[in-house]
Amino acid sequence: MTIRPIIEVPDKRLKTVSQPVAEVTDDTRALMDDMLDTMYDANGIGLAAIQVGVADRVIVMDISRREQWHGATEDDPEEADTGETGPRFFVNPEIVWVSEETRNYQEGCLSVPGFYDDVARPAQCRVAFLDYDGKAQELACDGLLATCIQHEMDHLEGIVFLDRLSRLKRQMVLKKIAKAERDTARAE
Ligand code: QAP
Ligand code: CO
Repeated sequence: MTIRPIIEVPDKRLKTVSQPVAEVTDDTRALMDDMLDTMYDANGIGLAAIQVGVADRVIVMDISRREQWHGATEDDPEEADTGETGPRFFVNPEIVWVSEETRNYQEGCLSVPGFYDDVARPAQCRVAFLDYDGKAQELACDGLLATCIQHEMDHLEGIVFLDRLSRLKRQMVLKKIAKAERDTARAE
C-alpha cells in the first residue's frame, strides 16, 4: 500500500487511452490498493489508473467518503443517504445502458485541483466490469455514483472533465493553472 503521485493537468499523459486488463492478478490488486490509498490521502471519491500514470482500464471509487470532498453535493437532499459503504473497484468497465434523462452535477478532479464546474451527463447508467476478485459484475448507477463512474470512465478514454466544458471555460482554467505554475516557479 503506497501513496503514488497524482498527475495533474496539463500533463499529456492524461490524454492516453488506457488498455484493457487481460486478467485481474495480484499485480492488478496491488495497483488498486495503491490507488485507493492515494485517493483517500487526497480526499477524493474516484480515481482512474492513468491519474497515477498507469494506462490500464482500472478505477477505484468510494462515494461514501464524499463528505470529505468539498464539492457542491452537501445541500442536495436527494443525495443525503445513498447507502454507499466502502470502496468499489472497476476493471475493464463498459457502459451497457444510459438513461435519456441527463443531470447537471458539479464535478471536480484530483488531476485538476481547486476547480469545480457543472457537467451534464446521463442521470442513470448500467456498468459491466470485473471486480477486485476478477468476477464479472453489473451495477445500476444513479446520483453521484452514476456521475462519478462516467467521469472516471472518461479518464480511460483520455478525457478530463474540463474537455466537457465550453472552450472558453476550459481555456480560462488552463490559463489559471499555467499562471499558478509560473508563480510557484518564480517563488522557488
Ligand atoms: C470525480 O473527483 C468526481 O479539487 C472524483 O481540491 C468528482 O475525487 C466525479 C478533489 C465530483 C463527480 C463529482 C478535488 C479533492 C477530489 C479537488 C474527486 C480538491 C480536493 C476530486
Ligand atoms: Co477525474
